[in-house]
Amino acid sequence: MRTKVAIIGGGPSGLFLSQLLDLAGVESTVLEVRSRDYVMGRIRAGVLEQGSAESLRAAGVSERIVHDGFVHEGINLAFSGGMFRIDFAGLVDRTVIVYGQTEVQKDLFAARDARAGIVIDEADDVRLHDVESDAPWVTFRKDGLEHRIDCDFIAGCDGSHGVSQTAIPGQVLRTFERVYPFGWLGVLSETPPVNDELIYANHERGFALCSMRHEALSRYYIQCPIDTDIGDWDDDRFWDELRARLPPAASDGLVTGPSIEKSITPLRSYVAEPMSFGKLYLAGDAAHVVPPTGAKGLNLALTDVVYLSGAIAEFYEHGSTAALDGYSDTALRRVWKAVRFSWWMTTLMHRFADGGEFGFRLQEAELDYLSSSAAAQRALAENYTGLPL
Ligand code: FAS
Ligand code: PHB
Repeated sequence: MRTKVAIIGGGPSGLFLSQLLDLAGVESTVLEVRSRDYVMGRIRAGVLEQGSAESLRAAGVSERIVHDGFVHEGINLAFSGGMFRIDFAGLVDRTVIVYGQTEVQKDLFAARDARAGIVIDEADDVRLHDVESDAPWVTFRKDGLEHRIDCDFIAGCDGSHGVSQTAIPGQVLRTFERVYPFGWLGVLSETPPVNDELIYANHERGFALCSMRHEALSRYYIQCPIDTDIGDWDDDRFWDELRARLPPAASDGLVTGPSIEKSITPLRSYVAEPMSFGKLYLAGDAAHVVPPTGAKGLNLALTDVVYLSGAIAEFYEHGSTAALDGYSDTALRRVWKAVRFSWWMTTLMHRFADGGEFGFRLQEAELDYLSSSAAAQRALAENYTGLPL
């Protein structure tokens, strides 16, 4: 087989890249190790920056975002038994859209199908070859047979546990990591959300987040120790702990019910540099991971491929490699700002055992300042709704 761009990974970054390249007249083949159903069944992010929603719509990926997505003009932060609102619309004239990654994934598969895009799922043992040469190629196994794809470029969109990053030699690759000593225990429940906007709660018992998918499907998270056994958390214990961490103004309205999904997500910040090597270009979680506190993971993956597809299209249209050569630096500048913001939200809103009382008082003072300073709120709103490309 031959294509222009071999894309490793059929998550949001891989499929969106394939769609954007297709719209620019550049053919690609997507290789996904899991089955399509498995990929579409994953519960992950829930918030789109305004810019991400606009990019998806402009690429003909999702009219559903308009009908089924919820435009949120703010979020709420809770601490010391109280709660205050960050008014995105008032502060920075921007919004976010609450629309599940599961739905984005479905829309992306549908968009690729509508344009007869080549997406090969259950592609095992994907290997990258000669990425430093002018003729890179990829091999994979499907239905017990070995296949080879010759291409001009390889896009590594295979997430934080993929193979693409390993094709960058150790003496070239630099990695930066901060692992947090806790995770998020998340629950999905067919109950009405406790609030019409998200609530991020800092509490001495630990962090909590109240989010949603729609008016009858809620998503809640509580901070838990990294070695938590999910078997120790039945629904009743989860609801009691969540209620304890919310201010009365919220907890009084909490509607509980059976969880339909329950999982633990570890929290870490991770960046790999450079994001390109030879004819290999990394995008999304294949190059960087952020704790979900800033709702940046999915959005960074989508903006990486906006940069990358533009650079590849410029190569085929004008023969210029300028944007390709600058891709890694351009993407990393935006990535590090999102990594900083996600780290800041995480350190502000979570309970750190080693922080002690002094650490907790600092958090409370910062939240108190935030609750009374338009300048501080504007900085948060600017970052949360999405920095310009
Ligand atoms: P993805 O990981 O989504 O996709 C990579 C794809 O590559 C996968 O489909 C994988 O199966 C495939 N792949 C892997 N290895 C391969 C190989 N060798 N060959 C072929 N294919 C291969 N963000 C938030 O903002 N809020 C959240 O609540 C949130 N929750 C999360 C929970 C979890 C458990 C995880 C892992 C992430 C979460 N994120 C969250 C971040 C998430 O949204 C990611 O940033 C987003 O999925 C990144 O998209 P991709 O870069 O496309 O990577
Ligand atoms: C979610 O709805 O899953 C969600 C929302 C905001 C976050 C993280 C997760 O910061």
